[in-house]
Amino acid sequence: MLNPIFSIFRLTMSMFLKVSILVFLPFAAFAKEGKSENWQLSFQEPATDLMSDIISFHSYILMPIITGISLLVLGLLLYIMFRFNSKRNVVASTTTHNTTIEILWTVIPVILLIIIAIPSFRLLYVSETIPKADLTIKAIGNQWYWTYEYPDYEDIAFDANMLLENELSDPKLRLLETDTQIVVPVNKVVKLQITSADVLHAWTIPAFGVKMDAVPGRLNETWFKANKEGIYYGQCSELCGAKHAFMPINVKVVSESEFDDWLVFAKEEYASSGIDYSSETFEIAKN
Ligand SMILES: [Cu+2]
Repeated sequence: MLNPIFSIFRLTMSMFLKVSILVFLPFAAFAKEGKSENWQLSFQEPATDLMSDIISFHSYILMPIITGISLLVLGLLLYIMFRFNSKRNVVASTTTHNTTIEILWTVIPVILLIIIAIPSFRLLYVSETIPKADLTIKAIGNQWYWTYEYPDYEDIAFDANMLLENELSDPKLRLLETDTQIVVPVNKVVKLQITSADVLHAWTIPAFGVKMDAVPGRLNETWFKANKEGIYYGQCSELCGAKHAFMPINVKVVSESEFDDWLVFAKEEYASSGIDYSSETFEIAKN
């Protein structure tokens, strides 16, 4: 009884999948530039090993399991509607238990959860364990912009404000582009220290697989190691007030020599924007 209905169902589903792939694939864009694209399907192109692993976990473990469960439940519902409706079963069955099936529907979900848990815990462990850092950056959330400090290079501290629409070079970068960018060298471990000066914000770059809350009075730490040069975009990801949508995040990943050039530029450019700890300032404050 089960088999013919199941094979018809399988055939219909595979037809449906093929047709929807054919219809939607021409519109599907695969973002390359560290930002989302119109008609994009799935994630942005990953720029760290961690994000590549997150995408593999999603595509090869979570999606097949989710799809399988959904199709199984849909199939069972259709089968039950067809096979066990009142017209075909004038005298109702009095069955209440079936030990085999009860064991199966307990054991199979347990096995599925274990299959999900093992790679999931591994990913959590990797994202939480900060390797020896080559560079440290402190990100401070403000209503509504980010302040960045490079504690390894005392003088470098600057604010990053969103560019307005009429200031953009590319209209697609609306709500994404900032006036100053974090610059980091490629293939180096960057430790991020994230905090806030006022309310909760969250620092994120989707292509890096990094998302961390900025909490006032607390220093959160995370890390990334970008393996591709480019400009990567993110947005504040914790509802922080009226202009929550207007405090984007830009990270520019460059070669080591370009980074050294930028350091020279940044020491010049941003030297005065950080906190001035010189004794002269404190003297003025005392008087
Ligand atoms: Cu915010």
